[in-house]
Amino acid sequence: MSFYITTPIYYTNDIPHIGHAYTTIACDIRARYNNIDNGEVLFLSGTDEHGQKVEKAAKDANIDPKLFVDKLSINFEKLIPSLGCEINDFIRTTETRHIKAAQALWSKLVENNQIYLSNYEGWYSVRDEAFYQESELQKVDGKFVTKDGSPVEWIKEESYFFKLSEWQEKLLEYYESYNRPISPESRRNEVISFVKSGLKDLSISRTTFKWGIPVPNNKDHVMYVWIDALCNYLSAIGYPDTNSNKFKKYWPAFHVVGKDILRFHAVYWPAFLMAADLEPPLKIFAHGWWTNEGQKISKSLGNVIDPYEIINEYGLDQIRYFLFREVPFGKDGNFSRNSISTRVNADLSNTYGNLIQRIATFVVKNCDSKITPSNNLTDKDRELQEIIQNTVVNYHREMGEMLFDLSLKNIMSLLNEANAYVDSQAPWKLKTTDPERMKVVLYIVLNIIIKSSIMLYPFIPQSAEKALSFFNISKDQISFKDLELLILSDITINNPKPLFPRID
Ligand code: ME8
Repeated sequence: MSFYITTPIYYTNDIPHIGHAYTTIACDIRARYNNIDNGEVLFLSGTDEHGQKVEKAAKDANIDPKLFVDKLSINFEKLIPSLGCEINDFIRTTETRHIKAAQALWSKLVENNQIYLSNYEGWYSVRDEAFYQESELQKVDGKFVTKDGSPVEWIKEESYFFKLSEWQEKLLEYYESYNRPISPESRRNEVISFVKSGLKDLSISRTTFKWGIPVPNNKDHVMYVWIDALCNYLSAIGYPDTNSNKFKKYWPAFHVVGKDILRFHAVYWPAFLMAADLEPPLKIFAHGWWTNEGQKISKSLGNVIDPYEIINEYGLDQIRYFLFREVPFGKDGNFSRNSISTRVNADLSNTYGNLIQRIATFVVKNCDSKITPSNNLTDKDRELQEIIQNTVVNYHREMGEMLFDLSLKNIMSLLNEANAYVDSQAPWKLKTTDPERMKVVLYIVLNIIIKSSIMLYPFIPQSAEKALSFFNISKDQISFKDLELLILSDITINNPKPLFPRID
């Protein structure tokens, strides 16, 4: 089945940090999972290049905004392969295909009588690119700021408004619809209570600066950066051509976002879409935020985490594994160097890497690099097989629900079972006492190793690919069909190389 997954598009006002890396890797994990046995995945990322915040950053750098965003967008595009992520398209909001789509969406909303001209007066945060009610603000040192400490300014200007207030009931129906589109549950409840508390019409254009997409038929206005930005998900599949194969195949999309931008995606976006006669998103999943050694990450505290730096220090798959094993996806987490080494050493080096190393080396040395299937199983073997099958069934459910930490935890318990089984069966003793039984034991352990590597592939693609290559399984042979029952063919083994050196 076709599957369309998107990251948020990143503001080109600064360089990429761990937050950007986190969302992108999460989408990559899900895209790779959906891609196994099915090539119809569209994975989109990109950059959000308009608005006051970006304009201000360009001004501060004394560079023309277009030159400025050209330069900064490259940093985000280049980061993606360095994270081990394979996207299918990268969209920039300054591209013609996007500008056309955003203006077409606007015109459709006008045609459907969803937009009117009036005046906006109220609080605006340039840092968040968001309008705030006074009740959402607090006073610090005599000045209003948002709950997260973003400064706000009072703005008063002519503005187009979107009739958001008319969409309350339809939105509430959408949240209850067949697939319960907002996750996790706690965030879904926040969205529902926000919408139930009543929606005001939304200001969707600005007149006091120029760095934005012109509103059709009124050159004094540029679009509010969020209507512009959200539209990227449609531009990439060729909106307004909703009859194209691509559009029909991929819409609606699965959006992964940070908790701070859930309201834009779960309230404004489905309302815009429904108002333009389009289907609302398939799913919107909001993840939590990382702190650094217990502290909020911020430029002013000087504790921003550079993704390149930590990947260089610990290794790419080590970081990918840590980020998604350490913290349930959807919850906040703390980034600590101690926890990285503890986690990586325990799980990847000791449990997974060592098992592969000792079993594969043993088979190469003692079995002529080859193990042939056997059905001569003991009760203990059958018990272990049942554990494998349960892990596989749970894995598919967990991956579907983005319960990444749980799937990793369960794969590691399966590998721990395999380690304990090797210790109790002692194939090195069976070598002389019962060579036939030794082969059965090795065969079962190899099955666990291969299946775990397939299940780990979306998380640690480079290492899992390397591990599977020891068993002569190439990347394009990776298939979930091999997770069913025992792999009933000969397993030929190449001399393994260590996958995860211990971190000191
Ligand atoms: O919000 N931990 O872009 P952005 C985890 N352009 N995630 C974090 C984080 C942290 N400490 N800090 C930031 C925008 N993020 C808009 C999106 S989409 C149509 C427009 C995440 O560059 C944050 O939650 O400010 C968000 O999902 C992402 O980084 C991009 O933030």
